[in-house]
Amino acid sequence: MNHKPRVVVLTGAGISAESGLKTFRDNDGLWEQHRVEDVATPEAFAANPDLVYRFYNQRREQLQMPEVVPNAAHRALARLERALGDSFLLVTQNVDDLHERAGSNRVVHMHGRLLSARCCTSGLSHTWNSGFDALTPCPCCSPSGQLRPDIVWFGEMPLQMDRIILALSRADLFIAIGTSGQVYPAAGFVQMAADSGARSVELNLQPSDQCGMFDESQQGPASATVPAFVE
Ligand code: BV8
Repeated sequence: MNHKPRVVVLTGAGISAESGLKTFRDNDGLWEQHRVEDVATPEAFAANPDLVYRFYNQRREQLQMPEVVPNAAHRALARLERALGDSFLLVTQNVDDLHERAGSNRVVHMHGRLLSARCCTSGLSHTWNSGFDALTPCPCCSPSGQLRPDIVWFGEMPLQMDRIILALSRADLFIAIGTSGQVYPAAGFVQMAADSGARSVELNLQPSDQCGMFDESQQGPASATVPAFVE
């Protein structure tokens, strides 16, 4: 029986670079002279919630600029999903909503979402309201809990890992797009795919540190390589 190829795609900050969103490697991974790894942590939020809110508010403002729109790479992945249906899964490390705005529906945001807030008490997610700050009470608990950015920080467990691992175990093809392959467990997905017998392809601006682990590695901007690969 010839089933549709089961495809798992992993995207990173590089797929949104041509839409105008900075990658983590830009500015050598620094923000306001802080290392991102030092701001995107539960400890940073506990010690200085206003600093962490400022980090995410700035990125949310950038995301909501009118010129920040999905690019041809996001749109090509939405077309691939329409062609493959439930044989396709898009896992993104990105916290922007550009995949959804390009028409993707089967998206796993393993590192959370910028346009969402999470209640520290109930764990429920709520649509982000620009008025939120470190003192905003949650809308779901009584007495109210504290809201935090709905983001998976360093040292926290990424979301929907069971679903991702199951998809990788069944994949025929694994494609990594616009990621430096430096953050785990996402950086371990290419090995999981290989262990399941899947073919692996890297589409990146330049070879990542992991490119030797892929069966195939193509260099170039995602807005060119992804549509060409998908067609
Ligand atoms: C966990 C949300 C455990 C925040 C993010 C040693 C070994 C193994 C693991 C660790 C270790 N030391 C520490 C760890 C754990 C840590 C980790 O991996 N650290 C790294 C720094 C070593 N990982 C974690 O903490 C994870 N959790 O391990 O939990 C656990 C176990 C049990 C129970 C509880 C807990 C959680 C990691 C998630 C952190 N959150 N994001 C936010 O966004 O603010 S990670 C964040 O950084 C991003 O989400 C993204 O994942 C990562 C940056 O990676 P990229 O997306 O790849 O972006 P980058 O800029 O690096 O690269 C861009 C690429 O695009 C480049 O290659 C560039 O060439 C390319 N590019 C640029 N332009 C284009 C392009 N490509 C194509 N076209 C273009 N135009």
